[in-house]
Amino acid sequence: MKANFIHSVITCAAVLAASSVMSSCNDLRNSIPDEPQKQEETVSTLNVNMSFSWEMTKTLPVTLSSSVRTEYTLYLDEECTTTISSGVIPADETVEISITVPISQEVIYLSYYKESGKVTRAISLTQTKAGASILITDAIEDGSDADERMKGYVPSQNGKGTLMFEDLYPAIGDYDFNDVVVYYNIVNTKSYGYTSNTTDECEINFTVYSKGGAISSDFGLELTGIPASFASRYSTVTVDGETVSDALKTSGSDDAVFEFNTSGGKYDSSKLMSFPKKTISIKLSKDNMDDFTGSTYFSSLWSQDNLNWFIVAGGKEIHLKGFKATALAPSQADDTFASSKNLVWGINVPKAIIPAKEKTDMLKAYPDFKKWVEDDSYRWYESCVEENLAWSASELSF
Ligand SMILES: [Ca+2]
Repeated sequence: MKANFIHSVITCAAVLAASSVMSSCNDLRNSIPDEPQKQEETVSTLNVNMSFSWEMTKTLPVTLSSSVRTEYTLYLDEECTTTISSGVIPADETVEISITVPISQEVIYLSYYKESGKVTRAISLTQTKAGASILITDAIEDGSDADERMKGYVPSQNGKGTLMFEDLYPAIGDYDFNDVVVYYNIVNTKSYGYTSNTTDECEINFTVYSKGGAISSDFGLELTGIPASFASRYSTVTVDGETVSDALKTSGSDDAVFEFNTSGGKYDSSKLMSFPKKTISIKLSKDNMDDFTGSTYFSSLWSQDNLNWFIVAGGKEIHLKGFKATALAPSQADDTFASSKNLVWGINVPKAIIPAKEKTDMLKAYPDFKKWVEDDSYRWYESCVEENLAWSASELSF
């Protein structure tokens, strides 16, 4: 350690000496051999294209229809292990859902039962926002008493997504992305008015896992387009299993904004990171039997564009790029949450991943992060340098 320190002092001194020579002898600059002065590459030195969205997923519409009532499942993978939607398609109806898939996903997989047994079909996703239309003509009729309801899962039935925030907005932070880390899973359930179960649901479960930041922060979620009055009537919120009634912070026709105090576990240099884990659930549920108002609200919650996650730190809301500050922060109405160099303070990863160690740049923990910034189809989160992560995978428990 000491040797390194001395070495770095020497290096600094040499650089200082070289720069003073260069500034006093400008005309000699070209004749001095260029000592390669390698600036360490970090997230904040990346050249990010201004149009780069920082999104890792896309939400696409999918229509399903079948000549007979049939059960179906949609998967991300050909091995049929990662479920993103399942349910029952009524006979001769076209039903519409939305799916959220990694931005580079070009094919999803449909399974259902034919006379000969279970079949799996590859379904191409169009490059446009049109998504996919699925027509099933050869299913055997499903005679079970399963609900004619459809479920959608984000990022998948058994998977978790990760929200990671830097908390120094509008200053550029250290890009360890560990100040606030949240693991989430979303289950939407859509009903049809004429079936036995006419209840629509949206269940958003998340665990505020880390509080590596030096400043106190709250965590929040705006359901964009869902009036607070509707959310107030049809939602149940629990924190660590206890029902709470004060999480909804807006009222009337304003968009529903839920906020949670997640302070209490500041960065602790001896333990590296403390885990004031809080497990939170927001569940909206409404029976549409007599009144269909609200079913469009539930449909809109299938789109990730309407889930506006944020933290509140240093008195400011910090959102993902492309999202707006809530009605609770009117002075921030014009904030874009992207810097003049298109750097951001929050990212939403469709996989449970561990952020970088305190004060360690994300590029050291996830070297492919740079490739993603250059090519948004790159799944940088699939490989990491374990020793540079904030904690070990065995410490993850949901
Ligand atoms: Ca940080």
